[in-house]
Amino acid sequence: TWPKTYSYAGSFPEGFVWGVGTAAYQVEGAYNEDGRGASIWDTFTGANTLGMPGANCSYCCQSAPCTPNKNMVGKGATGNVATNSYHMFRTDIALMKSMGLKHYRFSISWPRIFPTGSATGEPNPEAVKWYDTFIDELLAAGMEPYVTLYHWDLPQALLSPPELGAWWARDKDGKPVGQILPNWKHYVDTCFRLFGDRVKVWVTFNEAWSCTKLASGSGKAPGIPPFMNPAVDPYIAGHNILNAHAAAVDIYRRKYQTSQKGRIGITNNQDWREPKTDSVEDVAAAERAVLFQLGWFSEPIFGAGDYPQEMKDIFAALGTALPEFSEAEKALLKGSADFFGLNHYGTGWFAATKEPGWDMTYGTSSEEGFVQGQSTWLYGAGWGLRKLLNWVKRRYNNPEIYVTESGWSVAAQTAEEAANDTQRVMYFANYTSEVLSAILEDGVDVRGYFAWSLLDNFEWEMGYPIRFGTTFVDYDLGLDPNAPLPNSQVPTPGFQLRRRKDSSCFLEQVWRSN
Ligand code: PNW
Repeated sequence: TWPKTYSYAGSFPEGFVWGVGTAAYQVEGAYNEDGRGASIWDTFTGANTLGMPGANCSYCCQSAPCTPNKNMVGKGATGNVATNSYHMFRTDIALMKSMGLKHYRFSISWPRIFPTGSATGEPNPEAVKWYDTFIDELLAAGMEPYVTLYHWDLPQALLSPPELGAWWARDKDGKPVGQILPNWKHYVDTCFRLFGDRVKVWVTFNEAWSCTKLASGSGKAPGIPPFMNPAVDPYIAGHNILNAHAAAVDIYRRKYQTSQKGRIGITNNQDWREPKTDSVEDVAAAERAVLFQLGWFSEPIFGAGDYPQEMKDIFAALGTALPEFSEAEKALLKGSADFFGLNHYGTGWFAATKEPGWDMTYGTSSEEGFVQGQSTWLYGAGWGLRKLLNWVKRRYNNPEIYVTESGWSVAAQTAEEAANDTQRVMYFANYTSEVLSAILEDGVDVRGYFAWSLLDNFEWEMGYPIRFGTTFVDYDLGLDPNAPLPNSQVPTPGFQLRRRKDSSCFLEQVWRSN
């Protein structure tokens, strides 16, 4: 259980940004409506995409009916319906308003805007109309949009056939090639042009680490041959994603920033890794754990414009040297963010090993003594976030940090049990009080904190039984709060009941009183 020792050492700075977040594929549903194209997550989950723009079953299930990728744990779960937020967006906005919220982080679905990921031409007008309406109503309700451009729902057409490669594309010498760049640039340029008059904060990519490293067989899409070598493929995809991030920021700064007066950055993710002992070896291994994940995607942008030297050295010694940036690419990458977006969930120990391991760090994690969440990978301690914030401050010269995600999964058997989420209340109490200490005592420049998530939703390869919401979602409209939850992997189309949990009410007190 959580220590009950948290206390708030004062107030958060005036104007501190409190919010909640979601992502398009996890909440929207309406997967085949208004001209939406197929995404790699429709393919990965085994959704029936036949007839949808860009659909291609030739390398997933070979034929209808579609079958989920073998790394999809929650068989049968898809984003087809999810929390039905595409239709219930007014309910979501009213819910957030009732919580006293002023900031909402969500993502735009690329395959809605460009169903086949086109590099030219006009966007899908129905999708543009939907996001226009949503943004207008959000603003009218007094909330500011924080918009992620890529939260993993890549248009399937850009990866069909797989040889196209999308982020995973490389030339015959194995060097990354940005052949997806024209498509990406056209998409982001279109979003800035159409929504940038009202959207003032943009996040290019959500967790490049998760959608590259975990996409080679650890549960994230596409998870298909020939992209399954975790020692090589994530680093190709990561390289192309970093260049795509820099290209998006360049477009925004050259064409839009002066007139639209918004800001743009990227969200990277890291759970804290505490040295298991105070031996020199374990301390160095724990440092590598953070450098080889957070540093991989932060050093090129917030550091010297290139991968961390320690990472380059180890990869070279292992004979799988990291891809190299040209001088022009380095120049575009360096400084290509107006703020540091950070997703953080938990903490574990880290100890040195003799073998390089899956992440090439010559280290391994363990979790004795930490509180465990519902997710297999989730263990927590509020002080881990404080240490991580200090790490970012030290390494990247005190950037403006927005914690763009932080949250806790809790299992529930009934709606009543889901709503009494004491574990999640304790998580947010411990974590937000440590953020306050980082600001007041350590001088870390934290500007905002977004709880993950507004709603229980489609938790990627795990499907629906894993619940991260501060609001409970009844996917099957069981009106008796004490009835056992089917914890179904297949939400019933239609009305998805929402009910605020204790954590939502606790957070409301925190952000109303600051
Ligand atoms: C994030 N890990 O993913 C995503 O941004 C969200 O969409 C997701 O729902 C949320 O966290 C909860 O999982 C992560 O293994 C996936 O350390 C995996 C890890 C961390 C975050």
